[in-house]
Amino acid sequence: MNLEKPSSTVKENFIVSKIYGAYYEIYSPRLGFKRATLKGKLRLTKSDDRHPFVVGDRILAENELSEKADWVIISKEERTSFLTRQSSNSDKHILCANVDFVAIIVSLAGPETKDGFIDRSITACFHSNVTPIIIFNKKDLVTEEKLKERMGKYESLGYKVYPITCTNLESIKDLLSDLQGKTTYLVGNSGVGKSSLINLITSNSEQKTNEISHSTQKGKHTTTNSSVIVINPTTILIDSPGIKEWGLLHLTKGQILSTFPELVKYQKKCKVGECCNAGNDCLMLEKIDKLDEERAKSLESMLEGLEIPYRIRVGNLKSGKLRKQKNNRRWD
Ligand SMILES: Nc1nc2c(ncn2[C@@H]2O[C@H](COP(=O)(O)OP(=O)(O)O)[C@@H](O)[C@H]2O)c(=O)[nH]1
Ligand SMILES: [Mg+2]
Repeated sequence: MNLEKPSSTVKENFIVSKIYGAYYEIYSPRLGFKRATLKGKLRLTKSDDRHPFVVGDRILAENELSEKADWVIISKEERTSFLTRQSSNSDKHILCANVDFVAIIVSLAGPETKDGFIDRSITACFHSNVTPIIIFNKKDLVTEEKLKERMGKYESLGYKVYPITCTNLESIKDLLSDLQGKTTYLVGNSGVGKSSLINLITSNSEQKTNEISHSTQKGKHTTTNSSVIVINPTTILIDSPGIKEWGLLHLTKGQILSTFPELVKYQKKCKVGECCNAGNDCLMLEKIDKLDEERAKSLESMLEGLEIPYRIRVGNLKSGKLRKQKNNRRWD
């Protein structure tokens, strides 16, 4: 006779799909979206994390068989990747976890996304085990020549680029096929067509609608609250709120320089040997002139941003300032 008491709880693997201050929304292919809270000891978290979990975290949760109560998160799997942003010493923030791609959504016109946004986004994910891909949207608004010029630059640097228009489903075929089986974090300034793209993708998918009502809860961090969109059980998009300035304080100067493929070849030749973090005789720094004008500006903006994180915004950068002063090594 089996004397073992039948268990009254069930366990299931989920991913964290949204964070609502006091509780979590979680998703499993089998059960869909559920609401969850944390087990007491998991609330304790390192001081530099706002939350013990971020969107994309893979977790194990349990519930009563009856599922009358919220699910309770009991453990978290180790992250295979995560994206960080940091804009001040006290503001290190993990944006999402277990992501394969960051899709940088660029608008070719109306409004035009500048290279600076692309460059900063690429740098931000360079040391995170996440691959940046670049989606050039609104190709219907520009000439073939303009499209080639904008894309060619990044293609030649080795990045995967996708020319699309949200007015035509056919144009996102290659993109859709490459996103299959992957988790992709979408970034783009307001107006670039992020919502249009998500609508286009989901219009053609088996997206599960989220049946949980959160209307009585106020999101605690609404400006940074990402959410999961399920295309199919293994293909997931994470929609991010507009990232105005992707703070890079979590990176060092040497790391930022080494996110520029044009400069990496010089790192290998640098007589300093082990990367000195853009110190004296840094060959990558010497070669900033080899970058095209726009990319050089992006790099200068990022390096300056490390120096004076609060004051520097792309708009108030004086073009070429660092290149002119490079022998003074202002940013040592
Ligand atoms: N011509 C054109 N307009 C687009 C395209 N994609 C989006 N739009 C328009 O751009 C505007 C902003 O799009 P939206 O999806 O709301 O951008 P979001 O702020 O990034 O979510 C809307 O008026 C869209 O209709 C496109 O491929 N071509
Ligand atoms: Mg939108």
